[in-house]
Amino acid sequence: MNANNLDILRQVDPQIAETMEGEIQRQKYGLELIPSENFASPAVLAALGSVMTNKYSEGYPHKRYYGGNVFIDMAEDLAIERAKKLFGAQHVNVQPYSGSPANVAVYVALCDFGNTIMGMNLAHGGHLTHGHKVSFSGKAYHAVQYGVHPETHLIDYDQLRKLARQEKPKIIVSGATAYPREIDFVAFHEIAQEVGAVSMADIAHIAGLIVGGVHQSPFPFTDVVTTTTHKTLRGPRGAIIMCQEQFAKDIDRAVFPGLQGGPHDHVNAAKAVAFHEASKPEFKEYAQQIVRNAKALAEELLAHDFKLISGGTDNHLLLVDLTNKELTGKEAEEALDQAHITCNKNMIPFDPRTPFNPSGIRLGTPALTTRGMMEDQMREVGRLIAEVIHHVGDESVYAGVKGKVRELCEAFPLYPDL
Ligand code: DSN
Repeated sequence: MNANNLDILRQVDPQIAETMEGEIQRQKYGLELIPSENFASPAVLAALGSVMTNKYSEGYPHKRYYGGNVFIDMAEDLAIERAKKLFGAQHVNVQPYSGSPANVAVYVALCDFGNTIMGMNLAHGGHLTHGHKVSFSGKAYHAVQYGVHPETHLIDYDQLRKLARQEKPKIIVSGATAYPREIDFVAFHEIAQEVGAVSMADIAHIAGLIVGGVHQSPFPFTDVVTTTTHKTLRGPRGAIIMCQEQFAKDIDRAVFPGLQGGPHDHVNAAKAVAFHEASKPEFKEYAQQIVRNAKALAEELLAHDFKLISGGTDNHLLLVDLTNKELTGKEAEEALDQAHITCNKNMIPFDPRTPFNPSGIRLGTPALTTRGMMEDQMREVGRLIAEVIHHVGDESVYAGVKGKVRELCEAFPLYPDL
């Protein structure tokens, strides 16, 4: 999207243009701390808003059910080859619409309904599609869940091994959405091998960190790896599945024709652009800075008497335990929102509260790092968060912080053409 696109929209559909203008202002002049969000590059946005959206191309490159796919094939081939190289994967399917369908495709490919799968408890930092009872993954399969240790809040690999031996799952899923520490993919793979399970890593949150060499990689040993493309990887919304060659046919069949219809070719072109961008040396520096920034934010919050789950962070996110403060996660999210600081309320491990009004908030640095912010700015962000949380309900404090947020955002401009 660019200023021209916006002009066209204003003429054709002023109502939608207005929502978009509002969203542009919100993104430009607010501090985005949701760890799963990021700002895609103008090149990624250009591919997304392109004529590639017009095409139908059921099937895979050079084996389609529709004519006219010569350029779509070229784009999808590029996306596949770039992803293979970026991650060191044997086989890549770039068609999954998003992370949840990608995970479902793996289960459909490799399990029968009713088989046992094992994943991390959502309340301990996992994901709905890792076997939660309200999700397809927990309804269609017999899902068993591992979690973190009650004291250290680190994944309890002993419990995991014991549970795996006892339950003999078909698939063991590693990966998380609210786990601030490094995941030991070697341990996961070894446990899976011990019990004859397929090892599956959902690296959606940390894919960019893996590319940047600041998180252990699940390659080349993990059997199947899924990731979204829009989080630390900074591409378009979407996902890919990577796997060892032996699983390729089943995975491809599960995605199409098993679960999906025509691939979103504009998104797949944008994925190719993102993989190209992520292959550059600047991206490695970006990924390293995300982690340095998260550590700086953690230090500042600890200095302001905040409790962090596991005591800190190794990656891009922090899980703040608000039980020593006078407000819940929901209230904190709402208060920070008023000061134009965006985060999300989140369950903490062994949370006595409910998902809609939990005891924590989740913060992350990928988006602010994209703006060019460094450790000094993270410390300032930490101070601003503390100011709001420690003066909850005080409108004048919110207004003061909002002004400082604006100054910070103006010093690190986003999408200057918009
Ligand atoms: N919604 C994503 C997140 O925020 O972590 C996970 O799918």
